[in-house]
Amino acid sequence: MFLQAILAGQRAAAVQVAREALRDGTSLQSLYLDVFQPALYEVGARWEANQLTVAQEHIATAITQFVMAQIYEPPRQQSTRGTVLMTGVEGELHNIGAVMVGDLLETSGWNVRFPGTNLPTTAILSEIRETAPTYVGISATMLFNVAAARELIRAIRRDFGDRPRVMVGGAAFRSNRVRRRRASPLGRGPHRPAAGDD
Ligand code: B12
Repeated sequence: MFLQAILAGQRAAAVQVAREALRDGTSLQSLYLDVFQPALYEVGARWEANQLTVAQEHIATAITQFVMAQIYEPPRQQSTRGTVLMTGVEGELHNIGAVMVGDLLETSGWNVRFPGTNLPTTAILSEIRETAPTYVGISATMLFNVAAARELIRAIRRDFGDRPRVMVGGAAFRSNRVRRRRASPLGRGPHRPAAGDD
């Protein structure tokens, strides 16, 4: 239903599907992960198979972002658990996954700051200096951004030691090449991407 709506370019119908699901008791997390995410993956697969034009893909994506903004209600109470800076490296244009993670963390009591995924390292470092987050979340979809993510983690460690903690996520880290590297005898921690995976 949601997929049909975004593929047909029907914004109102997509909002309605999402609102009705929430009204029927579907959680925000389930809506994000079980409805929107698979729909976007399907859009990507069809686009890759030339079954969708670039414009159709862009419209489906824009509608999903619109729906997310329509239904998401930031919690009113003050966060108690700490601050998470969600971001990515310069050149990473995929940001919906990072928004989802940020929204879900925010509804779990974290104060989330999200300047976008496409951010220069210097801007990220100065944001960390200003706001002293507990975690920095780095989102990467494109494999060619993994090496830059690794450099970013190095820069964070160089300037701030082992706080903030760093978490990484996104499709780039699910790729077989990155997983193989992570399992290598170099013994990299689960939140540390390996170099040269681009
Ligand atoms: C929308 C989209 C775009 C939009 C992005 C708009 C936006 N504002 O985000 C635009 C048009 C900009 C775009 C551009 C490109 N795209 Co694109 N895009 C997509 C598409 C269709 C959906 C992405 C998405 O939102 N997915 C849904 C989210 C919810 O999933 P997610 O990102 O995986 O996030 C989840 C987890 O990974 C995780 N997560 C994510 N981040 C983080 C961070 C942390 C800290 C944690 C803990 C977890 C976490 O949590 C999220 C929720 O579960 C995908 C298809 C796909 N399979 O994803 C292609 C896709 C990713 N794109 C692809 C490509 C090739 C490109 C381009 C190179 C196309 C081009 N020729 O220009 C460019 C590259 C741009 C760049 N430099 O980054 C390919 C990548 C193939 C590959 N592996 O290399 C895909 C897979 C399409 C395909 N099937 O071929 N794209």
